[in-house]
Amino acid sequence: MGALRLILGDQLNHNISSLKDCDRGCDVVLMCEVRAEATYVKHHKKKIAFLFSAMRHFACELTERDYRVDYVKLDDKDNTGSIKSEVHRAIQKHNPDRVIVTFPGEYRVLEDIRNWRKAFDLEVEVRSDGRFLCSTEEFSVWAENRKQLRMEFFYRDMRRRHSVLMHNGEPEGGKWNYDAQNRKPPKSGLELPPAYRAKMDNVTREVLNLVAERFGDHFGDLEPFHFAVTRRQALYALRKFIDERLLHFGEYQDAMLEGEPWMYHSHLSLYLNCGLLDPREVVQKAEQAYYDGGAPLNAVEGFIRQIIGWREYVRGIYWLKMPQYANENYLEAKRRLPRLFWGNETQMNCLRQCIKETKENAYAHHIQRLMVLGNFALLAGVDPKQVNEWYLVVYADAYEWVEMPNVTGMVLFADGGVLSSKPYAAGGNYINKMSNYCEGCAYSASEKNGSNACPFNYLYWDFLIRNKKRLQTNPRLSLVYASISRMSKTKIDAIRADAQRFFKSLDTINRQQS
Ligand code: FAD
Ligand code: DLZ
Ligand code: SF4
Repeated sequence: MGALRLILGDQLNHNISSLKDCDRGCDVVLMCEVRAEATYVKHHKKKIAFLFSAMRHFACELTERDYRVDYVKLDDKDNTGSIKSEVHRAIQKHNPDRVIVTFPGEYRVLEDIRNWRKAFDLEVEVRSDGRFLCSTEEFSVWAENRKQLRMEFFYRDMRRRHSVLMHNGEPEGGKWNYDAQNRKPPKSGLELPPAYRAKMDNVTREVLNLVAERFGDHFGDLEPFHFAVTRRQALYALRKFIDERLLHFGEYQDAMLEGEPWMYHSHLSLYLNCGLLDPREVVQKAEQAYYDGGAPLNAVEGFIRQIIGWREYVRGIYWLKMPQYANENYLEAKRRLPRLFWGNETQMNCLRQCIKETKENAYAHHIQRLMVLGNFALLAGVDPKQVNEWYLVVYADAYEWVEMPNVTGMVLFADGGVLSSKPYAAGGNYINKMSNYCEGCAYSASEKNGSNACPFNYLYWDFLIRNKKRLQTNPRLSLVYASISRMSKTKIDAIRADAQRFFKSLDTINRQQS
């Protein structure tokens, strides 16, 4: 036999490097649903169902295109439960002369693959992942000798290098960034287009039953299930975003409304990350919408920045900084993850809403992840490992290469400033301005201290006071530390007392509920 070509669950793309030069008559393509990947962290039920269904559909497409596919279902009686042991079994079954796999999305998987040559006494070829516009090698070159690895400069290079939204060598419209026109608070009466709901077929139905039976104790709601699970459906979701949502994407990028999880976001990350969509085609469609007059520059530039800027940049940071990045804890945060993250009752309406939607949809948009959930974890000083695990579990788009830099770097400042120049800490004012959550909250966003005050208000100052040693020399925090130095002792004591009271009750609830 020829080669054994392994396709991992997040590599569902016909142009994936592991399929290049495949001899369809001779090589075997291996895909396997394995318990180890679904449980090394206990992924959200909807995330597992999404991936298994997308894997099964992709395997059918490969078979239709005359590939020889060995697809192992989770409940196949011989399934050994891990990728490595399934590769071993396939080697025994097919007797290949080598194994070919595309570079994985997580360091632990790469480590595993690096041992296979020795373990199986067989050549193992790891090919780079061509789905990204910037290879890990190119990112290392970009990062070399730079004092600061700021996204904005990486993004400008990407725009130039890939000629995206450029005009005669200059950025379209004369500016690189149009955020001054973006990020409006939500206004009442927004007429949001309905979210795309893909039709469910028998393959997905069977997977839902399997997940309900085998992973019933995992977090999250399995149904209703509306994700796209094929490339054709994902392309339709892309088209609907470009036609219906992109227009207002920039304006309302940071806005949050109770009961409106989808807002004007694209909801494409899960398809991009598992291979059903390619970032180049998404960027090209958005750019075209601008040139056709279908969407304004502030929206299109803002959207494209997320994809060729942030998405590529966080992947570069992950592979540049692993494995030590996984242990970063610059602020020495130690608190256990509060149980409210798993849906236990809280009086804080913003947290309640974002966690409820996360549980229902395996989705929350960026500002919910960053400024509500992440901000709370930062201010409460939650252990980065536990916060990382939570984000990896609950979102359908989460793989370590993208999740970890966002959590460790952007949200928790646990890398000491590799990714962000300062922590994104904020009081209740920000959430009150950008959402309507505070209207339905037991706390008052305008009160600064006391049992009725929004906890974010005193936790914000308490966080800065607590971490003064580490943060006060940060030039971007000089104004806030100047205002702390002007605070009376009575004011500081009130802040600290409120925070202590809050943490005591949080820890007590945690103990009672564990
Ligand atoms: P849109 O708002 O429509 O944005 C368009 C696309 O840009 C997204 O689909 C995504 O591919 C990309 N993008 C936007 N922001 C980022 C970013 N900061 N990093 C990488 N790509 C970005 N994104 C993931 O794909 N997987 C994760 O596990 C993940 N974890 C996150 C954890 C935290 C704490 C934070 C603050 C952000 C995280 N993000 C993650 C980034 C971002 O929140 C999601 O990509 C976005 O919410 C997905 O929804 P969307 O497709 O509607 O995005
Ligand atoms: C996330 C995931 C899950 C839940 N299940 C599988 C699986 O059964 N088989 C598989 O090949 N991949 C799965 N994955 C994706 C892998 O965990 C993924 O390849 C790594 O997280 C690296 O990005
Ligand atoms: Fe959240 Fe504070 Fe507003 Fe309540 S008052 S919803 S806790 S920001």
